[in-house]
Amino acid sequence: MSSNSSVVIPALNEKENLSRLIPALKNRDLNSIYIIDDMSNDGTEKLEQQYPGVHLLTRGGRLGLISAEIDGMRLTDTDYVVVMDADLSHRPEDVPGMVEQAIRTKSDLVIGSRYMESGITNDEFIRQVISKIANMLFRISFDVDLHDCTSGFRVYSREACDYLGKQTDIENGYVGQVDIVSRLKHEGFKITEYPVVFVKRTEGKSKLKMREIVNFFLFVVYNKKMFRFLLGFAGLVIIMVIFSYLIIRFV
Ligand SMILES: Nc1nc2c(ncn2[C@@H]2O[C@H](COP(=O)(O)OP(=O)(O)OP(=O)(O)O)[C@@H](O)[C@H]2O)c(=O)[nH]1
Ligand SMILES: [Mg+2]
Repeated sequence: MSSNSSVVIPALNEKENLSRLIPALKNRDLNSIYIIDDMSNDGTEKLEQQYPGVHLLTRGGRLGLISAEIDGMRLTDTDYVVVMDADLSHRPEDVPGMVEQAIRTKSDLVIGSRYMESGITNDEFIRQVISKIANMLFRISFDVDLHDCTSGFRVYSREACDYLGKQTDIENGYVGQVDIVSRLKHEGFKITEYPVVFVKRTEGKSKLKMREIVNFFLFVVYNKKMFRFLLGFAGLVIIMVIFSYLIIRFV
């Protein structure tokens, strides 16, 4: 199925990875490639001359992953926009299937999913545990029937991009991925998942900070439903403690 799609890649000091990713994205039926660079100091800007047809947006400093993705969407005019990391964790060979699914199922968001059936990840065990707990909490808290809402490998419809482009208060780190899902769900956009193979980063440094993981948990916990759930759980624990005390004391 021929598509009208482009790809947005947020990148911070990923020149080596991008030099492998860009050629691998050729022949994937993409109209254009946009790299959103936050003033990398590894010569990322040279890629624009090296690969004609690649558009590079250099921003004034480290402005964050989600804002880079959304600034990228604002530059595109295609029916579908693929968003993927620069670090080769997201495989170019999964792109055509994700776009095809977006077209066939009229999805506004197709999430490249590590945790649905046939999805695969070779990420470190501890990161898989954190990521799965994060997804579980989000599922409970926001009542979504999706397996991998923290994945950054996605295809958005034009309508979803235009909607997100108008939002000015989307969370900007790791948590932004689920913030986007909850907003699109709330607005009635159709969201589906597509099984992907996630490949652990081998080159370059991680930009994920502990602070971002903490922000994620705060975001989920501050959600009203989860807050009530935790309050109820805390109440139950207090009642059990009081009962246990009374039993030990008087029985
Ligand atoms: N432009 C821009 N890109 C960013 C920023 N933070 C992260 N990125 C890019 O966003 C993508 C995802 O970041 P990663 O550091 O790979 O985060 P991660 O996948 O959770 O962690 P690792 O794979 O372990 O490194 C990569 O392509 C980064 O270069 C940012 O502030 N600005
Ligand atoms: Mg990564």
